[in-house]
Amino acid sequence: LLLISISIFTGCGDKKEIETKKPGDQKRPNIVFIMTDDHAAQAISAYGHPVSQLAPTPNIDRIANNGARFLNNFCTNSICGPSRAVILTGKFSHINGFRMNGETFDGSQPTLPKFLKEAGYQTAIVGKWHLHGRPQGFDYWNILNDQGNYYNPQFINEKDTTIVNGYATDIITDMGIEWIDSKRKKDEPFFLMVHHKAPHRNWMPPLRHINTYDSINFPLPDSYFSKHKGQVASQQQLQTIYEDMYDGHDLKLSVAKGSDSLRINPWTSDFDRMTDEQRQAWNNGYRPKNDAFHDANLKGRELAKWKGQRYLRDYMGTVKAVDEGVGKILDYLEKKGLTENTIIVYTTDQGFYLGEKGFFDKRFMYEESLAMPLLIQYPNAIQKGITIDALTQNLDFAPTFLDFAGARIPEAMQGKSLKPLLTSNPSSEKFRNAVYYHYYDFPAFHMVKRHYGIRTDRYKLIHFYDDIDEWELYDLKEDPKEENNLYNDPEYASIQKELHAELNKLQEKYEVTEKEFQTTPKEKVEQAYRNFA
Ligand code: SGN
Ligand code: CA
Repeated sequence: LLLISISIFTGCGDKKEIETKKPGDQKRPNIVFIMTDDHAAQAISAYGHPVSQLAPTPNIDRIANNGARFLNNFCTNSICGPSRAVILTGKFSHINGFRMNGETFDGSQPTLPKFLKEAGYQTAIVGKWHLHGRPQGFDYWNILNDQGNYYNPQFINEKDTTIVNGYATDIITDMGIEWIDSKRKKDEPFFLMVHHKAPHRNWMPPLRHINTYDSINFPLPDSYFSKHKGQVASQQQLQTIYEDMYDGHDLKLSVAKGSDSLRINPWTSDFDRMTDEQRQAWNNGYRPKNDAFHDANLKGRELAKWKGQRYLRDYMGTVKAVDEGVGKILDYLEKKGLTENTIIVYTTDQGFYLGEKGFFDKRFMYEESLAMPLLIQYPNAIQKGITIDALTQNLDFAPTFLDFAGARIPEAMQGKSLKPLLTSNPSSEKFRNAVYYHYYDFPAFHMVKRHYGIRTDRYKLIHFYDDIDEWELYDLKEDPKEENNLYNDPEYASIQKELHAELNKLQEKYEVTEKEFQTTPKEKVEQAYRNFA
């Protein structure tokens, strides 16, 4: 397959790339995969949630308007490194071996970039990697060290480790554009992964947005003060905004009126790494609002609500920069004439809580953290403005890209290509009966118990295990907020039975073995609760 690439100059002086093909050749699309870290669907205006309507994301929405918006896309394991490993391999965590953040990804295994390279693609990744080893299968990589920092982050590439001054989201956006513009071979199609740190904890907006949402009152969810009736794992988690956030590190609160010193801030490097100028600008932005907080002397529920408000304003400030970066990439591709033949994806590694049930973070199999926003445009093959309600997963990304690239989809991949849903009638077939989920990272940060389960288009069955043994069942049609655990409710007996059968079937299909259900010694769990409290 030979593609000849020629460059022409358009009337307005922009250099456009026009690819021609030999008769019979299938023109292979470029793929730009933009993935953020912890971006809740509630914070993307294309998904329509009230919070996002007050802080819209017009550029991310451009992808939805130009292509497809997935309404039921889910992760297989709601945590960072594992979601990335699933995306790279097209296999569940228990098969690719990276079940929790602390584990190490075996980079020698077959992955999406390796297959695309074999198929003649130029491949690159910039930004968050979080799989602990060096990336393999990429012609170019420049990754954040571990979780990365918002300000003046450290990057690692093949040759060295450098601190790049500036704001992570802007730096990563520019690195991606620079690679497309001048670092790749222009005679091959390309696959670029742009992986942001934002809007991950501790939600530090860029200086230009530290006051952007100060006058917005975001609606806090009705379930903000939930007591988690019938939900033992939720009662025992440590990710409640008004109980578990650190006043300094997370909420950027000062010790007293007139001071810029932060209250509890266990990881000082997020702020210490700022230059004096950055810190000054930061303090100028936060001092007046922190002083107003001290004057208000809030207590009880009012204090808890204030914390939720500060969280949302900061979170949305980091999202605003992501949205601007997406706009910059879209504009660049447009200017270069690359839009028509490029698949542009916007997604995030898993969902996130914006105060529902009082929570921040993710991990749970409940909707907010299970759902992964997914928007895909590709003008050459995908109709504008379509929605897809099939049950899809991050497991499907690798097969999808290989399919669009005209490459073979390895049998060992456990996901399914989304291409038929995207290019033919999206509702013409039942894509999948149920998605399988399995979370392992316990005991760990936020103390969310190990659990697994399935979600169909209407029901969800979850089993929390390890130091507890609790089943939960939800009817999402009657109870979309998952507040009413119906497990063992006689009215749902036959549905419960069917869900158990489907769960067993999927565990067999996906080769989940006994060793995935190991539990932790009691003393270790107790110790962890003491450490994280
Ligand atoms: C950090 C965060 C946690 C978060 C994990 C995992 N704490 O440890 O709140 O759950 O990452 O996130 S922080 O204050 O250090 O940011 S993940 O997206 O990388 O899986
Ligand atoms: Ca994440």
